[in-house]
Amino acid sequence: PTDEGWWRTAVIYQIYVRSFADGNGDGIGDLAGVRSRLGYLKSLGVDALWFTPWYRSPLADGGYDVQDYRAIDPRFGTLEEAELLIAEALELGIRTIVDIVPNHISDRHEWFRQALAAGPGSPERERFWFHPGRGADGSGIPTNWVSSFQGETWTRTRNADGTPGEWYLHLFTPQQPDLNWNHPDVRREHEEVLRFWFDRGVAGVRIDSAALPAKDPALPDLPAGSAPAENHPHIDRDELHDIYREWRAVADDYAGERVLVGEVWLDDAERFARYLRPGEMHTAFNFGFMTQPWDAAAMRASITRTLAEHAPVGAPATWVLSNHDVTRPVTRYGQADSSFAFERKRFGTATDTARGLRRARAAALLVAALPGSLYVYQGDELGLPEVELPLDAIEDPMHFRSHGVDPGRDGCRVPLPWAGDASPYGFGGAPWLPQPADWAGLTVDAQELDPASTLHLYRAAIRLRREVHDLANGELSWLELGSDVLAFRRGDDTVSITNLGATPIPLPAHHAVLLSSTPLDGTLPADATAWLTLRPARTGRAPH
Ligand code: ISL
Ligand code: CA
Repeated sequence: PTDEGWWRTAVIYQIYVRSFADGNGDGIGDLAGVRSRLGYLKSLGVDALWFTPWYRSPLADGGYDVQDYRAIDPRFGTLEEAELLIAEALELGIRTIVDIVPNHISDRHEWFRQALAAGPGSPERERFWFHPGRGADGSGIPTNWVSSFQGETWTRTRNADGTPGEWYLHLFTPQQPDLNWNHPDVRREHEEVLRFWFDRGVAGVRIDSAALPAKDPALPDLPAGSAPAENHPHIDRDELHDIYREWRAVADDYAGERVLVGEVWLDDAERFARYLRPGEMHTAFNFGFMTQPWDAAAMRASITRTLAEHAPVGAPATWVLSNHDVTRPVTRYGQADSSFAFERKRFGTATDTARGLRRARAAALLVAALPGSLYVYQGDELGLPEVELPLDAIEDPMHFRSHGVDPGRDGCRVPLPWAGDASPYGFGGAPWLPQPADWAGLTVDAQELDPASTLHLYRAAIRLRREVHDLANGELSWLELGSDVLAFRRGDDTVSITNLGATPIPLPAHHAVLLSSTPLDGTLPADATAWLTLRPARTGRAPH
């Protein structure tokens, strides 16, 4: 594929390798499994695959603890297989995006092992944030920064003689020491890693925790109760933009528009947009929509804000309903309390899965009709719910860091059901996370046979997004059809209407249905989206 600006409207499918398909029967998803399912991905119609980290890793954080960027984890396959996969996908017109994690590496990475061995004051330690503790005996934690995984951000090392030594910084788990981006080795190494993967044909990189890598070298404490702000010691620091401009230059060295996709969690719209300025990242995940409750006004405000913040920098918006870190949409939208914290698995709260599925299908059509690129997390096209796992099955460190109160993120990482009536549902060997007993109706094979399935809905939506000129290119304008209705026109004739109210609403007088999330009988039921073609106003248009 050679289309210029392909990433502006692309549908990008996120593969959590460990849970997609298991080729060798050990219960762990792998590259052989992905290669065997490329036909499925082609038929789904996606433009690109984003692979969560597939590098050699102890998997202390599902691979976001990279031990070696130039090797595939042996549980997933080999570098040769990755090269084959990239090439085979490309032959089907599907590009590959890999995950880069600049904020930290694994504590098993050779750099960190060297740093521990070399001891305090060594140049090896300067690639990280080693620091003496506070107080005469150095037992005081160097800063009061709080980890995203709800714990302390520093761990104390031991000296060669066994005595307590320096501390090192980790914004995530202790197995993920933060890198020092003031160090030239760190910058050079990442540019080489980018080239390593671009040389192997990948079309882009997803940049993990992209607003975190730069740190204030003075390591100041956070004032009590402070939110991210200018000059925050470790969030959204200005130095980051130099790094991403360098990365953009590397990407631009290659033909075929290699893209940078940032995971930038920032509430401030203006500061978010700075990452998307010309010469920096191509796109960044928009998490705003994902965090909205099932409410027309809230969703519309979020969409409007997203489009407005992207317009000045000329970057396309992105639309994300879920990923490997958040509760599956079917479960989220099925909760009675629409003000749920979207990222937390609040088991025990009542979830109406049937309603959740209706809303998740409606939401999928809604975002697929918006201008920009679209991310689909594996299994959402099957309408999978979040899985309430037995606590002893959970591996996600987020679960352990909060002492088991938070079930963590593994409930959305359960291996996919492909076929059959019982686990492993065609996944491969006994899955590394247990699958529910009632997934037979959700398998790919079962859904292929049912024209009303969520799989068929996703496939049709992705095809129409590409084929219908208005959906691909049309300007968006809002339609006012009532306070519980979210409706907009794309281009001249194409309309998307979502009914977020409790009762059916009439459809516009003259229309043909392109696609709907539920069967229609002349009205649009609650919790449904319809795509319509309106009879065009034929004023001034040349006959054809
Ligand atoms: O997971 C989260 C909330 O449920 C977020 O706070 C998450 O930590 C943040 O979005 C950064 O996530 C990324 O980097 C993490 C990794 O654990 C996540 O899987 C990844 O998406 C550390 O590398
Ligand atoms: Ca396997």
